Amino acid sequence: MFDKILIANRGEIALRVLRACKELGIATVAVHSTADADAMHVRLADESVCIGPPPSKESYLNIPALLAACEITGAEAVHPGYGFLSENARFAEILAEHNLGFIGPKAEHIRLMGDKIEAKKTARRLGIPVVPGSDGAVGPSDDAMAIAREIGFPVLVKAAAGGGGRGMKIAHRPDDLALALSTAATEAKSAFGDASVYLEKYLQKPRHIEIQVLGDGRGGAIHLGERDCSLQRRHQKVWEESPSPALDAAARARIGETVAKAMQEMQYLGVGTIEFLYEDGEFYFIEMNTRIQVEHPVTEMITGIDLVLEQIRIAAGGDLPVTQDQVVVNGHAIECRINAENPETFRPSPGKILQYHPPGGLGVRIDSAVYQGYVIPPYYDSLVGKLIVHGKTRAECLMRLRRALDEMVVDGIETTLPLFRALVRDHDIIDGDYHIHWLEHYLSGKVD
Ligand code: MV4
Repeated sequence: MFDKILIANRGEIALRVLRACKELGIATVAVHSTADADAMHVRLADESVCIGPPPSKESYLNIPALLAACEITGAEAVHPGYGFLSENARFAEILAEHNLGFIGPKAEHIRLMGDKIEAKKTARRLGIPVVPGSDGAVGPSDDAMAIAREIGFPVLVKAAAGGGGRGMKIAHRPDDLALALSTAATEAKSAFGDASVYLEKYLQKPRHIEIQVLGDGRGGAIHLGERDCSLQRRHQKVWEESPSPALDAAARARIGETVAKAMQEMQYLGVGTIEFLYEDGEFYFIEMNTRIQVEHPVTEMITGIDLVLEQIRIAAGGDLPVTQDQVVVNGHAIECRINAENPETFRPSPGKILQYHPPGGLGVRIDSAVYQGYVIPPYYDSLVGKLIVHGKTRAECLMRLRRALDEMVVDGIETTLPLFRALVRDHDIIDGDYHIHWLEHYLSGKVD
C-alpha cells in the first residue's frame, strides 16, 4: 500500500479522496492554487503545496508543478479525482516514468476510451451493444448519404474526439445531412483539433443509464449496477439515482453481466463507467468514462462499497473487495448536485456563504467542501455540494430527500436548491417518468 498520496484536485472530490486515505492510514498531500489557500482540502490534508495561480491551466493542470510537489513531499502516487487530469493518458504515463503511481486505469485504456470511434469499436468487439451507425469515421471517399440511408433517418453526426455532447449535429432528413456533416467536422476541428466524425442512428427520447464497474487489471471485474442520469441540462447532470426507475432486475442483470465480462476480457483496472442510451428496452453503448465520477456516491449508498477506497487499494495491486455474487443492491439512492447558480437562469453565483446548515438524519449524506464564511471562487465549477439520500424504497428515498432539501440552508449566494425542491414534488419525477430531454423541456415550461 502507498504511504503518501498527492491529491491533484480541489473541492468536494479532494475531500472525498482525503477521507478514503485517512481510513486507509495513508498520509495526504493537498495541492492548491492561490485562489484555494483557504479551502477545506488544504486544511484537512497532512501537508499542502501551492502549485500556481487561479487558472486551472497554471495550477491543477500544471504537470511540472504536480511532479515537483510529489518530489518535495515524497508522495508515491497521485489521485486525480474527476475532471482536470483524470482522463489524461499522457499524465498517467509521465507519472509512471517518474516512478509515481497513478490512481486510475491503465494509460492505454484511458487513451482508447478517449477516442470515441475506437471506444465504440472496442465495445462492439467485446459484445457490448452499440448504437447502429457508420463503422468508424466517415471520410471524404465514403458515401455518407448511403450510410445514413442504411442507418435510417434521423441520424446524428458525432465528433470522434468529442464526448460530453460537444460537436454533435442532428440530420432529421436527407436534405440536412451535408450541412450536419460539414458543421460537425468544422466544429470538431476547432474544438479538438480533429475533424473526424461518425454517424449514428439518432435516438429520440432515450434515458441515460450507466453501469459502474470495478476491475483488478488481471482479468477480474465486477459490476455494481446502474445509475440513471437522464436528468441533465446542457450535458451537465443534475440528478442521478439508482436503481433506475426504468429497469427491472432481468434487464439490470443482462447488461451488467455483458459489461462485467467485457471488462474482464480487456483486463480493466480500477473504477470505470460504461454509458448507455436506453430506449424501448434496448441498451446502446455511447461512451466509457475511465475515472471516478461525480455521482459515484449513489452506487456507494446502495452497495455499501467505498469506491474511492477500493480504487486506491486496486491501484496498489490489491484484489477486488467482493465477488459478483456478493454484490447486493440495497434500497434506493438519489443524488442532487447543488450548484452556486441562479435556479432559473443557471448563471454562476460565486461569493461568500453567509449561512450554511447541511441537513442530517438517517439516510442523508452530504459530500461538500464548503463551510460558513467560505468564498466560492469564480474560477472553477460551481458545485456547492452533493446531497445524497438513501431509502429502502424509491418512495422512502423521495420522502427523505424532500425533508432534507427543506432543511438545508445555503445563504449569501444563489443555489439550485429551489429547483430540487420543485423537482422532488413533480409528478413525472415522483413516477420516475423522464428521459434525457425532460429537464430542458420542464425548464422551458413544456413538459410532455
Ligand atoms: C446520442 C443521442 C441520441 N442518439 N446518440 C450527448 C452526450 C454524449 N455523451 C452522447 N449524447 C447523446 N448521444 C444517439 N445516437 C442523444 C445524446 C444526448 C444526451 C445523452 C445523454 C444525456 C443527455 C443528452 C442530452 C442531449 C443529447
